[in-house]
Amino acid sequence: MRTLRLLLGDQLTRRIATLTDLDPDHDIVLMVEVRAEATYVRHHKQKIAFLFSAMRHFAAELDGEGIAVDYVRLDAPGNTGSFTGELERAIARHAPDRIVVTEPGEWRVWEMMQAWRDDLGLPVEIRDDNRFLCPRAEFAAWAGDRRSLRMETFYRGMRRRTGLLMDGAEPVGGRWNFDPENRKGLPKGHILPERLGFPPDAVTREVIALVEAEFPDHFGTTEAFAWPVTRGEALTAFKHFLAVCLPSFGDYQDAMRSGAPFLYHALIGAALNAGLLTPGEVCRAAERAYRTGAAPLHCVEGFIRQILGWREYVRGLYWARMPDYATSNALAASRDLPWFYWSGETEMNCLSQCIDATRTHAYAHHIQRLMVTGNFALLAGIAPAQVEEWYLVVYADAYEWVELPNVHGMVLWADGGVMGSKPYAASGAYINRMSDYCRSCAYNVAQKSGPKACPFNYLYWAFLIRHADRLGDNPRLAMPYRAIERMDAARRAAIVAEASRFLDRLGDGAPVGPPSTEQGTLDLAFPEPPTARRGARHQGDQTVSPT
Ligand code: FAD
Ligand code: DLZ
Ligand code: SF4
Repeated sequence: MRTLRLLLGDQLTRRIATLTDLDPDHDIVLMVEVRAEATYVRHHKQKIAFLFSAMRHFAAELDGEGIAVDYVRLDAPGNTGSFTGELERAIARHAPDRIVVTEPGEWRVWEMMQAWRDDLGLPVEIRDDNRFLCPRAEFAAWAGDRRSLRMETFYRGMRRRTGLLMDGAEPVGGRWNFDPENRKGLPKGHILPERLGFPPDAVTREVIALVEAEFPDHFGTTEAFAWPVTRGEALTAFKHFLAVCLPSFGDYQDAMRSGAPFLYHALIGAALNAGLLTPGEVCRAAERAYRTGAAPLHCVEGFIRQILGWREYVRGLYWARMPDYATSNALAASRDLPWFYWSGETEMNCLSQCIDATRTHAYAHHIQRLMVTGNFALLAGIAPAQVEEWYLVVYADAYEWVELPNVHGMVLWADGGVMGSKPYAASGAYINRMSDYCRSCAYNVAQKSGPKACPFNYLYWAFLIRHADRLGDNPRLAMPYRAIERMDAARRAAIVAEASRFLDRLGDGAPVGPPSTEQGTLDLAFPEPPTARRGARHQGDQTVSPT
């Protein structure tokens, strides 16, 4: 029997279900570079280059093992530009008896695969993605038809199931979650470690040239490309992270600093999501670092929680709740995405720092995504679909299974609380506490109103006022709503008016900065948002407002 095994660009591991029973004497592995996948959203140039280079390297490795690989390049004559078209052409070339493929990471491709069963005229076997630690069916059974699904409960179950950081039935160190130890700001003068980058080799240089020629108007630049594009490189980078960064990862997980996009983060999202690394192996390696005394528990637990907890949880949630999940809009957000998300042209320094890094590296770390670009989109009431598209475009690690729950649920609260019990809304005080951005900003984080006031300040209160009907009785927002109750009606109206004036200026596509003429300088002493805990981070049902 001859099997045609279609390997998608984010399934680059020898252990993927598609390849487990491969018969090298008869089978063919099909890999295709197709325009439709590069353009269904206009991915960052580095994401396309990373994936094409990783695909070409992986194909060469399979070939080196004596496996027959049919690799279709983007510029190959006759390339139809789609998975379906290339499957049809490959069927004509190889006359296989059946097709084997592993389930994809996006609903839209899942639907395509269902159609192949009807349309291709031969058996199509779609296998479970065996890279994840929680199979889709198990998550669905856990989720049932519950309306809200909390990460922390799921995470504890995964710790028990995998035995990671467990002493028998108890969590190592007597606690499940060391989140309170994961929120330090970076001390002034703190010297960050050098990160390991991988300058483009000949294969990457060739695909970068292809991407620049074929997708010139896509977001982002390729000059700083430094992603690992093989499993060997990804392992080298990860070992460097374990030795140099993991021991401080937990402390500074939520910190931000101008000109320092990476801090102590692992930079493994792109490699993990494409299959160059597996979640099980990175969690076990981190656990070993703790058990051998190479890294402290709060750092190792903080790291494992992101992968065993958040990553598995968002993937489970995506498949359990799609396709309806993407359509909700609990806060009726409808404003257009401001142009500066693409151009970086804004005088809000926090946003311009995060967007510039994103354009240069196809990367921003979690707190930048959540509490800067995400927080602004939430407070400004940007339409979820537009924010989701932006996040899917701009990061090298972006795939809908992981991007959508993070944006739709965690950032925008568009799911009305399926994922988080309250929105992560925060004023400028949070950004000031966790970064040095405010020191070089055209706005003043200490000012609550007036042309120089930090827009996050009045947008935060205007957001809460706007959504009082929906959020006012949320016990976790009791503090800020009490502060709003104490304001008189004129003050509330002034906040709303100031926020509206600012948001209306976003619509004209102009770079956003403090207006040059004095306007609306009501010196209203808005209250400081209540500071609950320093630099709170998302933590499932334990969240505290990072105001
Ligand atoms: P580290 O901070 O070093 O964390 C290690 C790993 O933990 C990450 O590589 C990732 O695999 C996992 N992880 C951490 N947080 C999350 C999370 N919330 N959800 C899932 N996995 C997590 N991650 C993606 O992989 N793709 C996305 O498209 C994506 N979009 C996001 C959008 C928003 C609005 C937010 C708030 C987060 C998003 N994340 C996404 C999660 C997280 O920001 C990235 O995984 C992380 O920044 C990648 O960099 P790193 O490898 O240095 O991560
Ligand atoms: C993201 C992406 C891009 C840009 N190009 C390709 C491609 O040419 N061929 C391919 O097999 N996969 C590509 N991918 C990854 C797919 O979009 C991904 O497999 C689906 O989104 C399902 O997760
Ligand atoms: Fe951002 Fe406000 Fe700080 Fe400027 S003052 S960097 S806009 S939080």
